[in-house]
Amino acid sequence: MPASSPELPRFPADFVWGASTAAYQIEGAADEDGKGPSIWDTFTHRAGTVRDGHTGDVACDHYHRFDEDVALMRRLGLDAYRFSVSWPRILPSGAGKVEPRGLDFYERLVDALLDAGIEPTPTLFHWDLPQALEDEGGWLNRETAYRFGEYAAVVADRLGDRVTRWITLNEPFVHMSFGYGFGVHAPGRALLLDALPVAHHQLLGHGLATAALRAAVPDAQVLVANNCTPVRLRQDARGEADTAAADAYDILHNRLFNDPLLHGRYPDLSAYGMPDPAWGGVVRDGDLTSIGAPLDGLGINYYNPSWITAPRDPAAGLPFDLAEPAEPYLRTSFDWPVVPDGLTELLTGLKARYGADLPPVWITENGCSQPEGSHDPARIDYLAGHLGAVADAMAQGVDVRGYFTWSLLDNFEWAEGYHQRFGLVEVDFATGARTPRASFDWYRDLIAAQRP
Ligand code: IFM
Repeated sequence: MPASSPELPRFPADFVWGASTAAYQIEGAADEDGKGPSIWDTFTHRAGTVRDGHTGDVACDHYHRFDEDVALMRRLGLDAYRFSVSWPRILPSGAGKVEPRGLDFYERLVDALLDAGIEPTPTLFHWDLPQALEDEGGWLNRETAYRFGEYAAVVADRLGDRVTRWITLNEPFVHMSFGYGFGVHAPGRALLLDALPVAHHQLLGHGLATAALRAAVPDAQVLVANNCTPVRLRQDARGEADTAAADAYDILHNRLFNDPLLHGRYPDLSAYGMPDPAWGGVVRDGDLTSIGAPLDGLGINYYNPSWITAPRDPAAGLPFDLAEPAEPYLRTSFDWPVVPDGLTELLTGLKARYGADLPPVWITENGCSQPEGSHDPARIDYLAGHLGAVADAMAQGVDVRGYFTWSLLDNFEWAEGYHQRFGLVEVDFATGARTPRASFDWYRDLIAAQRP
């Protein structure tokens, strides 16, 4: 452990040590073995969408090199691996005809993981919606939620005898806001607040997928991975207007997703021009019962807090402005502030808000982009600091069951292409060569030292 890393306490013996990836970010093989196009295939091939025109066509070529990647995970000593299933590999048109070669791939991956003593933890939707469904309106269309439930049943039918821990959605807030609100991610639609139905339809899809998983897999553990942020005021906050803006942001980013899942109701969306609890007919009878079915765990993806001020231009349409913190935090290569205690604040805040309705928590993503190269002391400090923050939250009574770092491998970082490197393992995108970084050795040693 480097001199600057705090000593970590001992985590519970059954604490799960993991790493995360996502299909479009690592697999490549974009149109192999019958896979249909996803919205990310379409988006990345449109000029001007991704930095330097990068695409996920090849990415880490994990589709062909997964054995090598599982061997790396075995070297790390991981307990669990979180990956995502590419919906259009399984259902090339989003629905109807199943492509068995897609299921075969995930079956080979799952079997390799189990052989290595690593628990597979698939996410069913990490943003690569089949293009055919986007052509019908994507997540703006309620029907997509039903297609998601059907897709979940198909995957569970093939893998459910070997997989118990499932994650339905990854970061529905980011998919709604970046994909449909601002158009900087696929499918590239800039609808601002008209994107809100995307939140409800993803959540309804989660509810339907949860029911499908539980019907097919009797001991299924179902989670959802929400990226949550503690909302902070700047030190120079002006008072009530800033506080109201911070509350409004908390509602949009955190509570819009956590409240219906954990309390079976949406927060008041009046600040977003939506005083009607049924959202003008978007939310139908029975939906919240399905969405609010008890979860086995809440996945939390944490990167940094959000600093909020009152909107400088109220005519711009949003009841808040995103601001920069006044404090001189360390920054990642992405220029994101490094704030480990934000994770403690987030976890204890969730416990305070949801009380007994908060299921066990899993950190399903946490990590940082750092410069190229295998010497990455800043990543080690980042991970050590954030694990310390998890331990602090646990000491304050939050039931955290596991930690999945983002990410196992350098990968395709969405609109940033290959420019942001989040991996414990460096990837040479010209050759596909993998080189474990210093942080890989550090995480391996940490896991070994934590073993009972
Ligand atoms: O790479 C992403 C991931 O797909 C979702 N969570 C945040 C990561 C870093 O931006």
